Amino acid sequence: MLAVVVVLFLVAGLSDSKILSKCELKQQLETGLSLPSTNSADMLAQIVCHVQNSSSFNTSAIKTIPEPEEPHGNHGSRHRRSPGGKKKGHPSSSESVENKSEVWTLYGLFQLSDHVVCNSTQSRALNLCGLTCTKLIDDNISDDINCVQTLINAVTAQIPDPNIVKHIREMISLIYQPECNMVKATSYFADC
Ligand SMILES: *[C@@H]1O[C@H](CO)[C@@H](O)[C@H](O)[C@H]1NC(C)=O
Ligand SMILES: *[C@@H]1O[C@H](CO)[C@@H](O)[C@H](O)[C@H]1NC(C)=O
Ligand SMILES: *[C@@H]1O[C@H](CO)[C@@H](O)[C@H](O)[C@H]1NC(C)=O
Ligand SMILES: *[C@@H]1O[C@H](CO)[C@@H](O)[C@H](O)[C@H]1NC(C)=O
Ligand SMILES: CC(=O)N[C@H]1CO[C@H](CO)[C@@H](O)[C@@H]1O
Repeated sequence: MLAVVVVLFLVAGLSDSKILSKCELKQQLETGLSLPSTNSADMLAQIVCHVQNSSSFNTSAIKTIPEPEEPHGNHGSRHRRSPGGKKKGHPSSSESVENKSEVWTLYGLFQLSDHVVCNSTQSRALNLCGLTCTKLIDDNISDDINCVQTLINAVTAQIPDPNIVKHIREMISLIYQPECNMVKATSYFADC
């Protein structure tokens, strides 16, 4: 009896995590994501490259990183992180409504942050995608893709909300993969 339960548990656990192939993800994004029309093929390649590099196409990838410092309005530069991930003596931005925790957790294929897109016991703050974070680590990636679409829409909106855009940019600077910047669809997807 116990063995059966254990086996069922293992099977259930395994079915939650899935490794996608590059071409499989390309296909799902082509049907599920609507990109701004300029260079959308290369942009798709860059997004898939980001997934390859940050989560290795693992739908259950999860990572914690030290809490980033407030960017103080300078969007162009990368964030510095103080040693040990602690910060002391810096007045924090007055807009943060709740206590800052020491870590950010990044969820799923796209490595989206619990402090920006979803809510968890650690962070209820912004929740731009209106999701419980664990939805981003199951093998159904339709909500992950919808969430990426929400971020793209927020940034490309005719009248973007500057506060929301600031948080999205902050998250992107954390998960940004510089080596994916130059990726071209023709070569990156050559084998698809
Ligand atoms: C995918 O990531 C999860 C969570 O980090 C890990 O437990 C699992 O072993 C990974 N799967 C593979 C095939 O690497
Ligand atoms: C915020 O931190 C203070 C002390 O550091 C603590 O007393 C309080 O319960 C925390 N509030 C929340 C919402 O976690
Ligand atoms: C996230 O928010 C939803 C409602 O917006 C709530 O039902 C859910 O319990 C929250 N999840 C966590 C982990 O706080
Ligand atoms: C994935 O989840 C969405 C809702 O988020 C649901 O509509 C869809 O049927 C699910 N797909 C599969 C294959 O379970
Ligand atoms: C999983 C993976 O490919 N990670 C790489 C992402 O890019 C950085 C910087 O080039 C590498 O150090 C990682 O190994």
